[in-house]
Amino acid sequence: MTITITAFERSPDRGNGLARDMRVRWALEEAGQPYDVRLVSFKTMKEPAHLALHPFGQIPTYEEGDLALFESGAIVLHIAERHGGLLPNDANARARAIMWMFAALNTVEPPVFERALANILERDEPWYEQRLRVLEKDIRKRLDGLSHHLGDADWLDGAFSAGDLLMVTVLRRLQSSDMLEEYPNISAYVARGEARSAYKRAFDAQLAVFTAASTG
Ligand code: GTB
Repeated sequence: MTITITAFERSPDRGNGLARDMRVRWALEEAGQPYDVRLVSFKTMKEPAHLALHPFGQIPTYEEGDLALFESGAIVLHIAERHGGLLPNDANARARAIMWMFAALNTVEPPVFERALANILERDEPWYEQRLRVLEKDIRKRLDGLSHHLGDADWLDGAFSAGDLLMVTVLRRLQSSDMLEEYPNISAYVARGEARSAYKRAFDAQLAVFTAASTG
């Protein structure tokens, strides 16, 4: 059955793979599943056809036969449950991998996302510097915990899993700051994720969309 996902027609991240279709593309590449991409504009995302797939008018979405999903975490979990390579077979290890998926999206991503948003929307506000300091303190609390847990391990819990995939995509959002450099083991962890061949294929695919939109 053909899998179709949606992604930005012209991503504001300029091909840096920071939009949330990247994690879905990466999961599909890890699972060895071919997929089609329907590119959508900001306008198209708010029109009835897309809203029928995604009530909040966003990307990414996922369609496979009569199944339609939104929410990148739910999509990655679906891919991981249906195909090998992203979740361990052992029940306890599997539960822990899913726990790390939630940790990435519920505990680490919120302050990271808030900081990115403040950089875009609040840079000219008088409170910007103060807000940034508060957000960066929150992020460091998460990075401290993550760094302590990771130690010198390659991945969060044994073999690479969907938990690592989501965590790496979240942490990449900090690469434009100096914060990751304060945590050499986390920087090395992100680099390990980015070195995976499935990651590279996903990254190149989304970059090709941006390049084509810029030159076409
Ligand atoms: N919780 C949802 C999920 O995980 O799927 C959130 C989906 C979401 O935020 N989608 C964004 C979107 O469609 C794109 S990824 N926004 C359009 C809208 O809401 O109208 C967020 C994003 C956007 C841009 C960058 N960037 O430029 O770096 C990074 C991430």
